[in-house]
Amino acid sequence: MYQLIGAPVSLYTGKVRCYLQFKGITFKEILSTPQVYKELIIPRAGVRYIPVLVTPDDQVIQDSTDIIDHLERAFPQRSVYPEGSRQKLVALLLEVYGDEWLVNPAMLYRWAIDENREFAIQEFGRTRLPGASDEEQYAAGLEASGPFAGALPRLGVTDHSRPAIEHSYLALLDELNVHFSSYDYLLGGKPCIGDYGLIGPLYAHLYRDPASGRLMRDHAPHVASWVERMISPDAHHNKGDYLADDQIPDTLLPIIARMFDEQVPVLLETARLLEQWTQANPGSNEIPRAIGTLHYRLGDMEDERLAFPYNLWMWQRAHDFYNGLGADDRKAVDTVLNNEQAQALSTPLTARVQRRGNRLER
Ligand SMILES: N[C@@H](CCC(=O)N[C@@H](CS)C(=O)NCC(=O)O)C(=O)O
Repeated sequence: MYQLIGAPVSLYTGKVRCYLQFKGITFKEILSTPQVYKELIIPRAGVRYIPVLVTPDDQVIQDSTDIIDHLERAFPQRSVYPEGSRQKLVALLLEVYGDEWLVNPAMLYRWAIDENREFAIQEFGRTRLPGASDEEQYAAGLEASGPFAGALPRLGVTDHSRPAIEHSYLALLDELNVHFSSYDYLLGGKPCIGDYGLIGPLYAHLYRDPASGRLMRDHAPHVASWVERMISPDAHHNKGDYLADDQIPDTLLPIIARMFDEQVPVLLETARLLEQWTQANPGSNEIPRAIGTLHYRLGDMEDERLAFPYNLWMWQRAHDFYNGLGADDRKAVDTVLNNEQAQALSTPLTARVQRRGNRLER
């Protein structure tokens, strides 16, 4: 049987759990306790990330996207990758947006709001010391959650950026609420890889953390209902499909515009920094987790954050798909992009990244 190693508080574990449930794949979830890190995750995956999937033939896979792609090959029916070019591009873009950008509001709301922070600390403690007393778990949770809470400035989540991140998140909730008042999933009646990108932050943090969950239910009840559909173990009974004729709902256009406005400049700047890094480090094959600092903008607010080259591995998926399209498909896809968006996607990636042994290499 497949084993999913992760935790209820974990963003990317939620993404894979929802996917496994949708596909109707039987799996057992194993809590990522310190013992599991020591005996399985670190020796077999070589890194300290969750989720990790152990397959019935004992392969060990880390990275939510690699896990989903592995399972898509093993279970090709009801694929989460649409066949239509427009829908596939939008699905890939929204996966990057959820996975790599909505982490910012997810982390802000979890660690800057007292009620959420207290809940998350206790939850980290439950993962670290299952079965211990509440007090022992709280103390263990405080220690275990320290590096996560401490990561905010590296993501550019600071007192200075907080109002802009909150403003952007509430506006996104409004946009998603309009969309999910008409559609069950992003592209119609079946979840796509973009739904799985969004569900990570929008479930584990922004729905499950108590103050954030209330905010979502009050402010954007249709988004909360979409989260509930996504996490429902019965979701695979849903027989719906993507919209016909490779249609993109108009209600997604503001969300795509928001991604291009907020996140894509960061991705393009990260690509520029990676090129500089590669030239400055000709002898290094492995790329560090962060390669410098960049300025980013959200509305009128400017702040700094680290540049994470892993983001480019995700961006390459959408970028390569777009740039590999034949002329007719490209024309069809360009009908849902404006010139600036098409130009951003066409910007060549002069330095590329690949994942090998769960590490990023040039
Ligand atoms: N891109 C990876 C990200 C995995 C990840 O960052 N997982 C978090 C928990 S949700 C983690 O293990 N973080 C540990 C760390 O950042 O050191 C994926 O999709 O699996």
